[in-house]
Amino acid sequence: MRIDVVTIFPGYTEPLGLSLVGKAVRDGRLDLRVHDLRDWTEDRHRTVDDTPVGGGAGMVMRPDVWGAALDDLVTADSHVLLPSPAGRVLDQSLVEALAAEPHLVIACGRYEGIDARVAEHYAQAARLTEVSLGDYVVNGGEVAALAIVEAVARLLPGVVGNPQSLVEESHADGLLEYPVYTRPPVWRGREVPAVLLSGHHGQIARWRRDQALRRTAARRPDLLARLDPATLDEADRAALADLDGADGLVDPSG
Ligand code: JF5
Repeated sequence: MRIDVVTIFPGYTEPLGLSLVGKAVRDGRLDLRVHDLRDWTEDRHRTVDDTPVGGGAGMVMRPDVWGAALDDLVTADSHVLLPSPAGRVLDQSLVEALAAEPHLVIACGRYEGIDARVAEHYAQAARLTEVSLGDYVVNGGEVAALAIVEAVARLLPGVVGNPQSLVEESHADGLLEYPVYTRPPVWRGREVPAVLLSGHHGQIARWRRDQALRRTAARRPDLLARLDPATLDEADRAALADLDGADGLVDPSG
């Protein structure tokens, strides 16, 4: 898969050279190209922004500079991603869809954002999705680009060494992960749950599933509400019914 990132801060993407994503690039599984938006400016000062029409605070990124950059990078295969607090909130189902694309172009805005005509134009001339990392504001799209590239790259074949890790992880089945433990069996007086030391693989699997259900109900009831009922078996339904009044159910909103 190919991913182009366009930013005025190419150095922001340096962590992508580390760890599993860096290895995916070196192994040729991910063709990652980072571009400096200023390479598409024409003036001596390499200007990418201008004052907002109609007035107001801050600066807006110029459509002509973004248009020149995206015209050079976007092809018939491309899916343009525009990080924005007004976008679709990134979740694992969107990440999975993006990992199936041959080419992503991530356009990192700064200042008060990119002139709105750029998103309009590429939504029409190509495929474009505005993507949010969540309901908070950062100073530019680069943090979102890092999150998107890492979340997508780890789904590419061969990037995560043990494919079972992808199956068992948080959100893979719409539930939060069960708690995990390693040695020692007692740490500061806290014991590893006895069932995990029992050697009964069936009981361990059931306990983990119950923990995942409990944790999701306690911490992310919104996820539980969106669960496909077909993914729940009889034992799951019994576990959930048992949760009414169970301890550990804390409303995260206080
Ligand atoms: C951004 C112009 C993008 O702040 C964000 C963001 C929040 N959730 N997801 C993304 O994007 C940064 C700032 C200014 C475009």
